[in-house]
Amino acid sequence: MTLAEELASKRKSAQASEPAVAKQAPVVGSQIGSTQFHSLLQQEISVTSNTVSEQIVNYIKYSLCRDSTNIDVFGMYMASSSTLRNKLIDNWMKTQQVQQETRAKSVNYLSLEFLMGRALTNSLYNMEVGQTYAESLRDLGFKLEDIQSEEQDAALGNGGLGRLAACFIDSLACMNIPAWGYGLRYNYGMFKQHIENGYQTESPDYWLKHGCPFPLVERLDREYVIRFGGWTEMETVNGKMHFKWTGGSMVKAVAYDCLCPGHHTQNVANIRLWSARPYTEFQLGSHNSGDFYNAIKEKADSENITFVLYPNDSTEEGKKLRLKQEYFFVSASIQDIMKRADEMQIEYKDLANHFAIQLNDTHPALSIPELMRVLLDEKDFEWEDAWKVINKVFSYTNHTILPEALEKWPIHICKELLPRHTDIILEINRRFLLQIQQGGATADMIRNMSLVDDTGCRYLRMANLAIVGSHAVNGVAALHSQIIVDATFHDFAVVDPSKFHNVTNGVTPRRWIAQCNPQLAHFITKHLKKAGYIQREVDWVGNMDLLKHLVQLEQQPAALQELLNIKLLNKQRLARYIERHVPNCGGKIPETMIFDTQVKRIHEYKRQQLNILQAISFYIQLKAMTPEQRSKTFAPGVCKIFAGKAASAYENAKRIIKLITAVGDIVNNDPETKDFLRVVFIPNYNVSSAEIIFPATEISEQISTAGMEASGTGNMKACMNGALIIGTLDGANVEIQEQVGDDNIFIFGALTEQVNMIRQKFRAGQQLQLPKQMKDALEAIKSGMFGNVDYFAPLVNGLMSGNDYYCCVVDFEEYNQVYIEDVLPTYRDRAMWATMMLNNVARMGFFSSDRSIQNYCDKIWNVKPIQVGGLNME
Ligand code: 26Q
Repeated sequence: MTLAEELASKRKSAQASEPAVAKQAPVVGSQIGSTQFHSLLQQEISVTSNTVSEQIVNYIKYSLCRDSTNIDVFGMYMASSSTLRNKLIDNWMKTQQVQQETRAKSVNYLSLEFLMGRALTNSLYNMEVGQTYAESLRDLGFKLEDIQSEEQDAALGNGGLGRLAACFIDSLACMNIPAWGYGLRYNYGMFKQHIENGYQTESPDYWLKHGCPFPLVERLDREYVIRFGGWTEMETVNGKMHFKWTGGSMVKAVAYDCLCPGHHTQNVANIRLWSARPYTEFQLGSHNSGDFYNAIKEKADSENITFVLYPNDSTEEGKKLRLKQEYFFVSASIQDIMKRADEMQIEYKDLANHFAIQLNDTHPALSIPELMRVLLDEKDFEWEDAWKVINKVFSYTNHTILPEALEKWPIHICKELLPRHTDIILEINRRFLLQIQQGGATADMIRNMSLVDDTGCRYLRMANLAIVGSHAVNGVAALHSQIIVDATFHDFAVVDPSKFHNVTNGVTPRRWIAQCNPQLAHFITKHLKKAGYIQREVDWVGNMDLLKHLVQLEQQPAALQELLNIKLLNKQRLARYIERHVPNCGGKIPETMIFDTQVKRIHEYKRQQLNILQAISFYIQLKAMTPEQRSKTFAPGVCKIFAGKAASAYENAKRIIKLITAVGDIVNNDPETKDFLRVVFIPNYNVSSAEIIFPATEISEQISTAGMEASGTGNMKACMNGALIIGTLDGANVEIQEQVGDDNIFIFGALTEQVNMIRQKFRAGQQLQLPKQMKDALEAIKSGMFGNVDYFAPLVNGLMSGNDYYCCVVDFEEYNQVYIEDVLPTYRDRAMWATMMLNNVARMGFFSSDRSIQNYCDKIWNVKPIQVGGLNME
């Protein structure tokens, strides 16, 4: 017998005596435990300054086993967060009870990414106990700020899509919606970025080094078995034929609950994160040494599934593991949803009345065939009945139209790993194609809409699967949703136009104003209160539209001055951060300079290369000027701040980082220019550094090639904090312009249709004329002004030879012109600038993620709020 066979037979005998899923802990009200026990369980923890101090000290002593001789700030962080988690668990239990009792319809947000950032500050704020904790800690001789900065970011996401999921969960919790996130508890999240000699290097981010970090709760009572591989058999149950997926190998999914408190409510949203475990723990002592390593390997292989977050550029290599990861995620989440349905005694045919499942891009699209399989093979549904349920339950959000980013999986890999699902997908496809054919679809349309891509190796197209299986499909900004309907999924929109929606993204004002910019929050509260619109901060934080009343302050120079002062304070904070983290920044950053930031993933379509070419051009112009001319044109100077990670295999993105740091080396150290221009690259951009960068931003670069950025959310974060955008009419910039008005945003560049036309002309062989200033900048790089001539060659040669897919050459002149002739002179008029800042802050109500969530609730989910605890905590 091989080891695998031996383990399999052991499993079988274990299974015979035990159910596959571990026994669940008894629910309250069950037979176990005395009345006293149950009534004690109902007691809630108290949160006063006194009791918090006691709880903290108890934790230090009895959980950390530390005393006066060895307590440190990190220990205090552990204690503070653990005591806060107790209160959070109280609220979560209440939330769950209400959900169970009312059987209210819940939102289930399936996302392979949640980019949470730090949780302590957020929880203290949302639970409205910041003051209490600050006082308790002060009494104990500690500063809350020091303790907060001990926390590591939870970076279980690549960028925009993951952060959006986090903002949405916050809004759901705040708006009293019954909400569950489902995700994966990767051992390693987004890599840490270092800048070594100007180049990006990566190191792993082991965020679990201190065990189970706040606000996660390990739920060993919530686990499921996941199958891979094997084959499909037929079996007859009660005279009816059934398919049965069997054989293959098994892995266990264990739940970790990440509790997310709403603001000014006791409602808590739960993100259930799955972690992979071996199906049977390897039994030491039962094998000889040869078996030992094989068995250990089996354990390692299964745990591998949730080992690491995949980058958004994954190449062929590692593809199979990503597919395994996606199915593991989907299977555990669907099983959990079914179990919750059982607990609430919901019939599966009514699933859609109680559960809305949102697919965050196609990454969880396998949940469509998975739920189909469960209903057909395990719950005895007929195909048509199952399909009705599926279609009412699922909806899908698309986040990208870059063709290379649309997920597709080679069919042979799918068949090997998920034989039954592949059959189900092919059957979905057969029925769908038949239906559209009968409806009059042309051969071209059928080829485009098929779930199978037949070019070369056969692929399954996940976007098509997600569209066919969902009742609603949405883009993330008006322009993007239009492009989806007009181009990307045009044929689907022709067949079923009512399926397609737009829900413009938003960001949570709790984290992105109140927590990261308390001075601005105070300003808003003070003035809205004075004008009689609100009584307290909670009033506008939960209703961002109220901010529009701030425009009245336009006439009050004192208020405008306050706004400038707040910006200055935030700039000083960022300047200190830069001086600490960017060795080549050229010393103290003059606080009068314009803080111009471009912070986001590094990608050619986001065009950091356009920005750095402009910086080079500024440098060349400055060098050619007399000191008087410099002051006249460039005062008070520009500090160009970049931050963002390049996917580790994305060579050109890495070249762009090196170019930015190399330009910084020269311009920051040139005494003739350093008072007018700085170029800095802040390493390891993450949620926490974003919280320092956005409040200090004056100009936010949102300069993607038109039609390529689905929405962007950094644009919203910047404007909410009083920045002005210089940008193209792309993604949500279009709607930001609508909100703030043409006078309060700097727009340049080719429009989406123009980009399409220009590309057609390129393809037809048309050559481009390089604008002089761009040519000078490219020549400077080529001449070795920034060293590394060969390394930069692919960036330079492409543009010089007229290869301009991203339209950098096309947009360069207007970009420069707007900067020099519009941005700089406007900035020098401080009163004018302050008015524009005010308008940006005041007109951002639309971009609260609360509005996005309200749109989803109304248009897509049909979900209503519930009441947890007393009315609004009163
Ligand atoms: C796919 C297959 C295999 C491995 C990884 C991936 C993968 C992972 C992440 C593909 C894409 C992503 C992330 C996409 C993303 O962040 N998109 C951004 O979503 C934001 C929120 O809607 C938008 O604001 C941005 O415009 C969009 O780029």
